[in-house]
Amino acid sequence: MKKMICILLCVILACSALSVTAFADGVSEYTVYVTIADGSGQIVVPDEPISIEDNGMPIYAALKNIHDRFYPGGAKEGFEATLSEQYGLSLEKLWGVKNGGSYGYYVNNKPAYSLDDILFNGDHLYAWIYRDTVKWTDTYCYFENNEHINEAVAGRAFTGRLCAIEFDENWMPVSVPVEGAMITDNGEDTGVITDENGCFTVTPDAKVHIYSARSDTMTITTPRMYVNASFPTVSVTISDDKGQLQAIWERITLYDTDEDGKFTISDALFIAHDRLYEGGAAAGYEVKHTEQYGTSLEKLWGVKNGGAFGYYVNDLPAYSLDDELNNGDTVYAWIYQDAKTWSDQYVYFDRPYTEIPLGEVYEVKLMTVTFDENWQPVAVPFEDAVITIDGEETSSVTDADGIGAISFTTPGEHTVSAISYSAVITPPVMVVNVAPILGDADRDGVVTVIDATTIQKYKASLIDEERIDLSVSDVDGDGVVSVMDATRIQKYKAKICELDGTPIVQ
Ligand SMILES: [Ca+2]
Ligand SMILES: [Ca+2]
Ligand SMILES: [Ca+2]
Repeated sequence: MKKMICILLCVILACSALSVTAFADGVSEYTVYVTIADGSGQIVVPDEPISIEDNGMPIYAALKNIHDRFYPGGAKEGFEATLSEQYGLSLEKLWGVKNGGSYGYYVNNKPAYSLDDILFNGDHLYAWIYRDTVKWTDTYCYFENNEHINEAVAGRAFTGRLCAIEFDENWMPVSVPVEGAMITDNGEDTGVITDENGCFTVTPDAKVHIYSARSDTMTITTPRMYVNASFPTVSVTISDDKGQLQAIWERITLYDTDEDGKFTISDALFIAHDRLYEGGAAAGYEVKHTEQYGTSLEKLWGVKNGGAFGYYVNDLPAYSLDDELNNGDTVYAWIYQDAKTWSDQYVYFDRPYTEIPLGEVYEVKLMTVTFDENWQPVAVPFEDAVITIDGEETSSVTDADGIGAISFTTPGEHTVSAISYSAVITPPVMVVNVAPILGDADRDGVVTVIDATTIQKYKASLIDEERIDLSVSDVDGDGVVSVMDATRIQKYKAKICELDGTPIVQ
């Protein structure tokens, strides 16, 4: 009987090994994550991803996969599972340790019942060797906010919660807070201890932190949580008193310029001036602090006009320069062109950036902000504005829905804005990245036989590199620009094949 079981198991494992290797290098979008902790609480395999098929992967196959990849000598040396009629499949050896079955394995912070349990996309398996192999007091412990990677803002408080799984009188798992545990950061004690609710607060600096915890009173499994703390990155546009754009969605990684402990609009504007204004922030930017109003703007882009400035965040009015910014925010600051009656209207495109293919007609939407009877901002379409591209007026005028149309004849980055002849507006701005077309060697926006000739001339050294777009000239994708690419374009124009070489059946 035992021999039969052994053979059966070998077959199971062999099958699983096949399915694993078939997907290991593939582009499967189904992934499970495996963590293994050894008998001293050390995490020897941290959150290792495995690509799986959409019908899942049994726990034993995932463990075998991990041992094959990371244990010296592979699963043959480090992993063993046996099948018994009474208990089904059970762990005999984990990470090279045979200890009479003192192992645990949890999936998504809940106890798994069998090695045959199936892992599905996004599941996290945590398997460990018991530290206490006598009384089995090891308690499974985890961070409640355990995402694969938690995003956080550097220098700002990040709150976590440490929990453990205990079992009630009916042997059902219940989550309980872990009090009095020391939080560690990249293996070092932080001095932060979890409170009676298991909660703790850390202030990560700008890097990836691996938080864990240890307890002097309980035998806990080693929890693990990644926190990627980074400074917020925002985009800043500044327009001056002539309605000219002086900064166009400038990407800025914030730091605390005024050391008030926050990343605010003022920090973003300070950094933008420091980078773009002649003489830096010292010359072009000034704020005033008062108890009544907090921080207020005195000088923007070198202009002092008694405070006729505006600033919006994410196309909504901001209340104070002290407003905190988050990753991805857009800040638009302007000097009123009409500094007397402040009639400037804030006008914006529905997005700050877009990407479109060369030659394609793309609809843009222009909006403005009005205020209702409760002084709440309301976005409405902005009509009758002339769309400009790189400062040149186009024939497109926004309709009653704020819609206009643009298209481009040259690849690269373009600035789209708008002019109103009926109102004073802040110049809206959208940065458009126009993707080049494969085969358009002369960059005129279309693939023609002239592109084939361009490649031939280049290969014959009749034109130099400035007259050809080499990035789109390797049409057949063999890694070099050659006369073969010119031939491919000619065949394409003669409707013999597609640009990718697929024959066209007439
Ligand atoms: Ca600050
Ligand atoms: Ca062309
Ligand atoms: Ca080629």
